[in-house]
Amino acid sequence: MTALADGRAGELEAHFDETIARDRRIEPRDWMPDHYRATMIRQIAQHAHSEIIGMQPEGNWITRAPSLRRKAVLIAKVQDEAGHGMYLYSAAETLGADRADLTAKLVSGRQKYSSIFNYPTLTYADVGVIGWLVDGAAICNQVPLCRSSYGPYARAMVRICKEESFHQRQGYELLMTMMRGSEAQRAMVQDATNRFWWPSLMMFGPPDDQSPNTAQSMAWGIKRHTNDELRQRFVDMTVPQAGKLGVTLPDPDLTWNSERGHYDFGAVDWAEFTAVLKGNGPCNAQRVAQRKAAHDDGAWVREAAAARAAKQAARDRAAREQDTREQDTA
Ligand code: FAQ
Repeated sequence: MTALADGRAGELEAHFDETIARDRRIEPRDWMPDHYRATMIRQIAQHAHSEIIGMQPEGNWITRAPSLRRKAVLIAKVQDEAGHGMYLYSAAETLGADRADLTAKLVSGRQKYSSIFNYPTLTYADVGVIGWLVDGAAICNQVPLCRSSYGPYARAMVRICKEESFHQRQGYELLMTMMRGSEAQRAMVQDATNRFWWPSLMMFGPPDDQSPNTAQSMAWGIKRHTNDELRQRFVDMTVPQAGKLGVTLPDPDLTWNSERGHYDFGAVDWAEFTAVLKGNGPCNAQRVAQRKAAHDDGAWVREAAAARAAKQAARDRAAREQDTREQDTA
């Protein structure tokens, strides 16, 4: 903006403000304030990293899935998460971010990924509970992001949400099957629910009065609801599902409040959330180490792809030069 004459800069800013006020999309070539760009890169990168790191807890169970059908379903789900990561890294690239740089920031702890993926998956019921609660929370959070003000992010979110809905139903179906099974299977589902309930509520981020980014992100139409609003929506949606499933949510304070028209729920342990964000959750070190190892192991693939692209470009250049020579001599 500094390179532009003041009048032109003001015009661009006014156009940006008007686009937001009219609830239209900001597109990659549009002028945008530096802080808007940085906020979008931060949120999209964190989201992309979450999808990619999120492959690990469930990927852990692919070799031990209880049947061929469950194995095929789980492979497809984990592969979908990789696809989501790819769309999101592409959306971040439209803002000028460099994918290699984003990965470097992830593995060095300079960029975050969702707290939820720092918890271990101890039994196969965890696969079902991740689908039900984690994908359920992701949908609650992400459906409004389909109307986010940044075009490429909003459009990526449409497909992602469709796939997440499918994932959520797959998890619920798995849990329904286990609940119809043996006493031991029902106990596994209850245990997984106990372990994932509170971390799922943390996925929505800190309470509104401790969320440094919400006010500005709402003003810019990046976020459409606050963290607490979406957390409440998730609780209201999930309690009846738990009832149908036959599990108890591990919160003695969970009660219907007819005045508010919502469920009241107990206090989230924000000290645990902060500890996980600081890298001290049960699996932080393992998740990042595994991501770094996969990235390092894949170096030869990236080098081979770059070498092939360079050869192809040289061949295309030579063919164009040959065409020009032939036209010149014709
Ligand atoms: N974990 O001021 P706010 C999935 C950070 S995808 C870690 O409230 P904001 C699919 C936040 O970045 C799950 N960090 O921030 C799947 C900020 O960091 P800063 C991921 C968190 O951005 C399913 C600081 O705390 N989804 O599950 C978390 O306005 C199954 C202050 O917070 C998305 O990323 C957290 N839970 O609101 C995959 C959705 N919460 O600035 C595999 C898009 C907050 O200090 C298997 N993102 N932080 O560096 C969003 O909607 C928002 O970024 C929020 C946070 C709501 C997450």
